[in-house]
Amino acid sequence: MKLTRCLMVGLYGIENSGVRHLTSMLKQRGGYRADLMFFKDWRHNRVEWPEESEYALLVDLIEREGYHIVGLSFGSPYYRVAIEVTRRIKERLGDKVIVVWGGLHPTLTPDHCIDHADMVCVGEGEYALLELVNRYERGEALDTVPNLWVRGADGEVTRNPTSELVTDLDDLPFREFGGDDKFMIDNGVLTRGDPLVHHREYRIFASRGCPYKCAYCYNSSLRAIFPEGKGNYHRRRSVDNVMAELRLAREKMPNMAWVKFDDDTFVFPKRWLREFCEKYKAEFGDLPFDCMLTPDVARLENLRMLRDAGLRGCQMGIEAGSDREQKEVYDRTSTVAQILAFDEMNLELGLDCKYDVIIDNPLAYTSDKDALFHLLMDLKSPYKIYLYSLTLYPRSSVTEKMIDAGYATESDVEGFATKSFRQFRVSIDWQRSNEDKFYLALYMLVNKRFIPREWIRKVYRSEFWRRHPDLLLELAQSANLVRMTSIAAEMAFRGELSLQKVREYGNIRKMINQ
Ligand code: B12
Repeated sequence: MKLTRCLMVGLYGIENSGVRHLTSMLKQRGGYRADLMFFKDWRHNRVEWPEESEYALLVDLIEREGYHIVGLSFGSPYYRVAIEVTRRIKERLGDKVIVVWGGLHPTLTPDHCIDHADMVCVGEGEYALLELVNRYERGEALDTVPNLWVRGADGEVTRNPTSELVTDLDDLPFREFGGDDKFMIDNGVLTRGDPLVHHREYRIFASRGCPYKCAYCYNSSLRAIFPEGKGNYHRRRSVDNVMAELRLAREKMPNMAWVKFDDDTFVFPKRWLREFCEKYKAEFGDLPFDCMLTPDVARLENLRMLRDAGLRGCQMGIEAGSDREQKEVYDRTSTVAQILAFDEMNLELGLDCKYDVIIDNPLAYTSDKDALFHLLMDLKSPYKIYLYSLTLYPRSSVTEKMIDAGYATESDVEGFATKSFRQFRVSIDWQRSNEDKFYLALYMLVNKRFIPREWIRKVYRSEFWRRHPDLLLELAQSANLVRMTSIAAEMAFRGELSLQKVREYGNIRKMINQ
């Protein structure tokens, strides 16, 4: 066994795949001891700052186990928590430990992050981190590793160039699950063991990147960091590689009941799709799967093939109800007509469809909010609706638009701001204008098929309800609670409702709408 010991720490998320990829690479390709720590768990709209005792548990473990390199992995909302964690590690252990930051936020804002970490990884970390640990093991200089920004003892920063994106995704070792080299700190307690191993849902990527650059999404920002010429941004694994991972996962995850493909959009060449459907059906036909789609790639022929192979549900971005808002605010290429066309297809397909919709957009006109109401009323096939509150992430083009339009300042951007702690998927306890409350209540009511549509139209036309949106919102929330209870019952009946999901989403006031 090599001498260098590493600990990868994921902040607020036991489903953090990034850190699992890194420890697999260090262990399987490097032969290093590489442990995993999940520091705090994510609760929807109820994210709490760590307790002092929890910071101490982490630093105690690092000191006790003698890790040489500690990696922190986080998204933008957790930037300030990362600063607090790193400060406490360095205060107690100084240069005995190298702290490397990575993940989406450090990739988007290395200039902010290098003030607090010894090193910052820009982009994919598998090869960069392995190179860093190999050099450390050999006692070589560490300041010229590609993808890494390195702050020298004199405070000088070396900004190494970002290397190509991982071109051959099949070359990456599979993420590891289980084993006693995994820890979690939450609720003031340190536990040993993999918190995810009993999960019923298996999340997997069959590709990395996305062909689109929607203004609110990280892809629009990463594409700017990885322009063409730095390897293709949108890359795919081979079908056999995906099947091999699912085979291994089934061995490691005894409760695995369904699969969720996290690819930002499940778009593949026809030949790949045909091979995938044949092999998935043959070996994993008993494991239903979900994927993400965009209206403009929805082809009935492909969807029929996927459904026959086991596709049960899809998550599709609508985001806005007018082509104006789609295009001008969100730089999206899909249209209302394409959404209605998919809805027609789904009358035959019967997929458990969840539409993503963004509200709380200061650049939306009343006519856009109106258009969304009418679109949702016009949809014929049953659907769920995932409502998101527009959140400004660093370097995304919607953030620049909001700042240029004077609706936001740098301090409103996640990282400095922590809106995500309290509002990600919409909950009715968030402050909104009366107009936004009125439309929110309507959006929550439209897909509840036990509510007469004629009554919803009357509400829409009534001045009384426009003037009393809080009352309407409470009514809509009650209808939503009925719906959520039936969804939870269905999941429990199918053996898919895990304690983790109840912990993450089970709060009445913070209840998500579906
Ligand atoms: C799975 C997922 C979740 C899961 C689990 C997330 C988690 N981290 O635990 C759940 C459902 C819990 C979740 C929740 C949230 N999510 Co989410 N989630 C995703 C999703 C779909 C996949 C993430 C992933 O697995 N990527 C694949 C891995 C391989 O990539 P990676 O994590 O970037 O890691 C690579 C590099 O970044 C780097 N790296 C990463 N960490 C480190 C560390 C070191 C030391 C080094 C050297 C390198 C390194 O190397 C890794 C391998 O190449 C992404 C969208 C996407 N497609 O990426 C959104 C996404 C990450 N989520 C997002 C958001 C906003 C959230 C929430 C904040 C929502 C909320 N308001 O509550 C929460 C926060 C939870 C959290 N802890 O981060 C945003 C983040 C935007 C931003 N700028 O931060 C994304 C990008 C969605 C989007 N389209 O905007 N999410």
